[in-house]
Amino acid sequence: MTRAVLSLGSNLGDRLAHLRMAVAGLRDVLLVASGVYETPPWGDPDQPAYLNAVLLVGDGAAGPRDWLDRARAAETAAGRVRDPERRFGPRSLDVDVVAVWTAEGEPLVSDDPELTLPHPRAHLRAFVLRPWIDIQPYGRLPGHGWLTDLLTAEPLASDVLDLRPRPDLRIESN
Ligand code: PH2
Ligand code: MG
Ligand code: MG
Repeated sequence: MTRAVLSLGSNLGDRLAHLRMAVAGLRDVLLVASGVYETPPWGDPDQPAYLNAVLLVGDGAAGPRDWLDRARAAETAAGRVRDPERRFGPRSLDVDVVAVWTAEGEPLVSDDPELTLPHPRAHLRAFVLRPWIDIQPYGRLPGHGWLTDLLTAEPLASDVLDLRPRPDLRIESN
């Protein structure tokens, strides 16, 4: 049994439909979904605004690699095409494995370049931590501490002001 926090992002095509597609593809393992946020592009400013959200998922049998496979399957289903020249460029759907915990709640650590855990840039990204705090107000990012501390200190305290909650957009069907 593991639990994982997955980050969803889309800034191409029907962004909400892409996030919903990811939720539909993960329905069997979905524990809770955050709200949707409209966020300015991070890392590579020359691209459209994103819609971002975060999911908490859990499964009796899944290991970290299974979460990566599920994330990639969701991206492929949403028509994701990878541009090797633009690492932080636009995408129809990005599903990132942010962190994984054992059944006992122990965070898993990995320096596998394909699946580094926790995600090596999560602590720099308000668009990951702000939606996450919706669903786990007392959550901690392994290796970095409380979400509340990260989001109230610089640089994220400034970035979080640029995120726009979109309560009019829902990714869960119920
Ligand atoms: N994803 C990126 C690069 N930049 N910016 C925002 N706001 N949201 C994202 O999901 C995002 C990004 C690469 O994964
Ligand atoms: Mg990403
Ligand atoms: Mg990714």
